[in-house]
Amino acid sequence: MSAGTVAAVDLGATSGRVILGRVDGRGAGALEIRQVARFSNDPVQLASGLHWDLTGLYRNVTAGLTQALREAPDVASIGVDSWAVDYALLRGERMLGEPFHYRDERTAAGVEAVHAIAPFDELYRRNGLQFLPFNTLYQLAAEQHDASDGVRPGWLDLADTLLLVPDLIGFQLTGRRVAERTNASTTGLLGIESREWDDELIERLGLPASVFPSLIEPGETIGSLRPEVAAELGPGSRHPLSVVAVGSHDTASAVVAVPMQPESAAYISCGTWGLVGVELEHPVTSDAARAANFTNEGGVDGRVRFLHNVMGLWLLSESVREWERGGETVDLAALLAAAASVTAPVAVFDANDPRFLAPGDLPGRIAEWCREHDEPIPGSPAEFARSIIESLAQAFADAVRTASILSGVDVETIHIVGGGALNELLCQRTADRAEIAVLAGPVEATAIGNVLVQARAQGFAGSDLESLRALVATAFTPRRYEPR
Ligand code: LRH
Repeated sequence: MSAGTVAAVDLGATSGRVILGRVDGRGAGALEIRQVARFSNDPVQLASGLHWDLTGLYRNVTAGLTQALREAPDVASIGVDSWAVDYALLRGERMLGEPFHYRDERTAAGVEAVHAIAPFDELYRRNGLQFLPFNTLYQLAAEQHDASDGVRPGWLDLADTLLLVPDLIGFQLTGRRVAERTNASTTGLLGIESREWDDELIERLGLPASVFPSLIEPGETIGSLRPEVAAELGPGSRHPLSVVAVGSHDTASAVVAVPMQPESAAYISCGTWGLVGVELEHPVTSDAARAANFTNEGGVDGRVRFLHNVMGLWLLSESVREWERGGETVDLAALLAAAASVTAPVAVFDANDPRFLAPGDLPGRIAEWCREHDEPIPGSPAEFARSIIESLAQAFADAVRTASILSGVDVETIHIVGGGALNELLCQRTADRAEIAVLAGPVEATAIGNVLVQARAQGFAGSDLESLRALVATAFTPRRYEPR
């Protein structure tokens, strides 16, 4: 084993970053990360719908990588992860329009169309995925439905390739078209047992099988930088610098970096979403798991991420955006401090209610929920924030309990990783409501998981997930919250 540096590109729904990670697998081992670039990810509302600005993101990625290579010319490889389910269609080198945002409302027609052909219980047996109206297969059905619509005609017939977001960035960097397996598992089109494209389902849904690229595993090399990209990234980017597949679904990378004992721990990867679950060796697709809407997503090394999507810090960030749209200036730290001091009883609303999915007036929708359920309506931003945190903590505690019952994992510890690990009130209230100790951190779990899978591929780290997690445990001391 040796030591070296890799660059991780981590694209979240609200911001992206480029991080350098140095891993030394010798002796007791060491892991250090350093952020070299951070940029916002701002969706764009166009007449055709809500889109991502992938072109702008790509520009920020290359600028960040240029900076990374300036600071560390010896970078051994690059890895890219992002949020799941969203895709670009390509014909040749050309991207057919900016990808749709999963929060765009176009998918309702797609859900109906898919379920008319393959009812949800059959889908669950085939792909093991919880129902989320934006899973890729529903978006593709909406794309077909939209083909007859003059406003946003579907482009599936024109496309020769479909690439999920990290695979798209990988393609732009290397010219190679692949589908990394952990993220492909979120499309709904990957067989739960085979982990291969479900050709029969693809055909029944009338989708063109030829657009789905070959699947690859985290740790495999995608390809070398295109010479013109290497030139753009500057003298540090000796050619051929390779792009390595990581757990390209951000949640898969985050779970790699949870310093847990999977036999007795649950995790909450808490950012825009709160992904709450356990890591398993085999999927659970029982009727009870389907009824609880638990997902079996593909993890690194064939592990299963058995989890439930809880709405997450989106509830808070979109509320803040709404107040700011109304002309208020919101200081998040001050808001959270005020929320912690709220003594009036606040409503615990259903954080999983689908009405909270689309962008817009979230405080108004929370108030509407409270009115419908005869619960106190928050009267100030601090009360809204407290109500959101209590509701998230309750949804997290419920999901941990359900994950434990459905999987048989006896949960003794809950790990919270991601930005939510910084939210002391949320961590404490999750511990209280679950009656289980919470270990918070690392905050940058996703980027760390990305770094570790690359480091392993380069021979800088041990071969199993346990040794990668041991590096995390040595480098980052979690903060412990006892239930009160
Ligand atoms: C978190 C995440 C989550 C998906 C959602 C679309 O960033 O990838 O795992 O369900 O975004």
